Amino acid sequence: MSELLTVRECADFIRSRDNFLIMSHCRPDGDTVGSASALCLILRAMGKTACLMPNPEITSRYARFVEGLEPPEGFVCETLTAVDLAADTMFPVGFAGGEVELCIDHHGSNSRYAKRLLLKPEKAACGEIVLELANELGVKLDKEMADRLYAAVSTDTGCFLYRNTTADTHRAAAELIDAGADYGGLNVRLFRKVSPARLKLEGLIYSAMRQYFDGRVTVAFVTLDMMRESGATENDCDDLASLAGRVEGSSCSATIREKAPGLCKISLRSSFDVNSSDVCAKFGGGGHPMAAGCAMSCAPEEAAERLVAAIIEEWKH
Ligand SMILES: [Mn+2]
Repeated sequence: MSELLTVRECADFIRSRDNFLIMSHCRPDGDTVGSASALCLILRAMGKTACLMPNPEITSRYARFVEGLEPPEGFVCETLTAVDLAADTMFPVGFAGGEVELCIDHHGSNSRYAKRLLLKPEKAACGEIVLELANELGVKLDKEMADRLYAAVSTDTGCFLYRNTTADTHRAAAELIDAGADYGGLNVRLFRKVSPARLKLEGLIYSAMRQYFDGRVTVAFVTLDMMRESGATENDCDDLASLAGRVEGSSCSATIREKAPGLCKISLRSSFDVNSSDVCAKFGGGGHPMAAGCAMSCAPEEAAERLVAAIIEEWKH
């Protein structure tokens, strides 16, 4: 069970410690990579020794954020810190063990695996919490920090259009733009441009989407065949879970990704009609009320059937 910290207590704890190793979650997104790498730079600006735990699943889209932040030869970690990491099931591939001294997170479902926890479930992105922490620590943000935190905040809100976006999110973004974030360049790179293989993959996904429950539920499939046909690699698969939510009249969308024959990873997105985290918990997963995930050991067809049944059961009539 974690000791819950306020931002001030977290800042005090950070001041009292050194030799930070910062961990992002598996299948890393812009929030975990942006927040972890920005925190690393903030700690270094304070004169601390800090580096990022290598995350082998990082995609080329976010790779530039972690350049130069890997642990040097002979680095000994004293303060293992997790960022945007909700449960030990989300530890990065190759995690070598060790007690997590501090976790900074915005997932209400956080499993309290760390010794200390700074948790703000009202925040759309972990990047907003790291920004608050930087201000509390008295670190003036530079462009490199601001870029990373802008990427964190903008990706977790789908460029400020998901329902988790609040006036506070926009205020955080404005603060980051004031601090020098290249928001124009980041928006184009993160939300507009895609590789030709990604475009082809999206075409296949859109063509195969299915609707259930009078169109209120949409399911998108990402099969191994689609990956082969489009020529897409993991680098082309950032945020595929946002595609299914675009259909008019649909307020709950699932993306079923066939990772291997008989193994599917599911991302669920919803608005107010159903709690994604509750649905995914039925299959051993979890997350936020409006965005959650789980895994199923079956073919995509069967995963869809089981998932849709669970969604309808949870629907708030
Ligand atoms: Mn996040």
